[in-house]
Amino acid sequence: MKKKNLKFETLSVHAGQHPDPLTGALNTPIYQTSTFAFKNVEEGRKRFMGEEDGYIYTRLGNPTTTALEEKMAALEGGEDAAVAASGMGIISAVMFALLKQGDHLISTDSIYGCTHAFFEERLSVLGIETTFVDTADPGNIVKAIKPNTKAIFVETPANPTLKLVDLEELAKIGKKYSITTVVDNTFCSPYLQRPLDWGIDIVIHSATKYIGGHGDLIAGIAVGGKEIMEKVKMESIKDIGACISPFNSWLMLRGLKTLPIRMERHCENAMKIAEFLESHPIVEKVYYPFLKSHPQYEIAKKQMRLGGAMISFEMKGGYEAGVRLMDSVQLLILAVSLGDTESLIQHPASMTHSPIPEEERIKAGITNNMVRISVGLEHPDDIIDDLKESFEKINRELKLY
Ligand code: LCS
Repeated sequence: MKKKNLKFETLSVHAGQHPDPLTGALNTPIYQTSTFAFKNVEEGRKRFMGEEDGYIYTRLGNPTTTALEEKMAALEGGEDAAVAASGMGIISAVMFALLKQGDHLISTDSIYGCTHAFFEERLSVLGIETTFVDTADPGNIVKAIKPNTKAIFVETPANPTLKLVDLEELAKIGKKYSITTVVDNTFCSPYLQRPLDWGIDIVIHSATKYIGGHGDLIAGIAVGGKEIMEKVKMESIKDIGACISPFNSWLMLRGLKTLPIRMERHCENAMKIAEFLESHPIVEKVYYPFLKSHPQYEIAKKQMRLGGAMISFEMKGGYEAGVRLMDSVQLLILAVSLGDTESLIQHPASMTHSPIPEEERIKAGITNNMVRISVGLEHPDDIIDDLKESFEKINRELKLY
């Protein structure tokens, strides 16, 4: 891309895309190949030694994936990106690049269940200790710092509590104590929030969600400085083997072109649904960053373009009412994952966050009553009608309001 200072929407379409030099094909081809032929032994040797640019083997890099890396780096405003086979794949790859035996990690307590399990059960085996704290209060992060703390990992908004972390404050702490800051930006996508602009070191995505955007792939992406991304790719991903398929990279290149317009509609729908939920007598509490009732509404307005499309809430009648809701909706689909075109509903305590021990989970605010919705791209009135009819049915059965 020769032109400078292009707007986000323009970068979504153009960044990383170079007409194919051989055929002029406008869209990046799917280089569906495992390996790349060398002209001679000398060329192969130079590529392995890093003395010459060029591809070797798809686990170490692939042209379709390079295009995606370029596009994501442009969208997050970072130097380089790394792509892995899943969100968990990129989280592992980044952590292996940052941490070694004897190091300490600080993490948000309300995080995706498998990320929690990776830190608590996998990193601990390697002699890497994690302290989980409520990162909504930056004071808790500072209190948890030890001489061997090497990284701070946060989700903002957090899955599924929608708690936020002030990115400006977090970056200041990282810089003051020389600790690498890592932000899981899955719930926002770079269209809503760009952590690197606030001084954060590394951004992570489960690209399975809004980056892919259509619920048809599993992938993970990190964006950050050139040196650390090179380590993530050429050490972690190379040796762990969590490499992406070129076809999935291509699907993400395709999905990203419509990211801004998808996010606008996702968020517009979610705002209407959050307001509906807040006004309904059966609903006790709604968690959505752009509702004034969100305790960190000011931080949301400061660092997020829109409120996102993830909503959590608790109903009168507790767990029993929540189960009845999830079993009675007709349009909303009872499924985990998020960021799909379809609206999804699920129960974090028994599903996405079941890997977190119960006491710890409840302390982190992930109650047994919490229901989570990923708002899709349907007409919001249809989703509201589906919820309204289910609430009325539950009220006829349980007399809650
Ligand atoms: N980070 C966040 C914030 C996530 O929500 C997830 C998956 C991951 C990382 C891991 O990404 P994956 O390996 O699945 O691509 N979250 C899920 C969820 O809330 N429901 O199902 C998966």
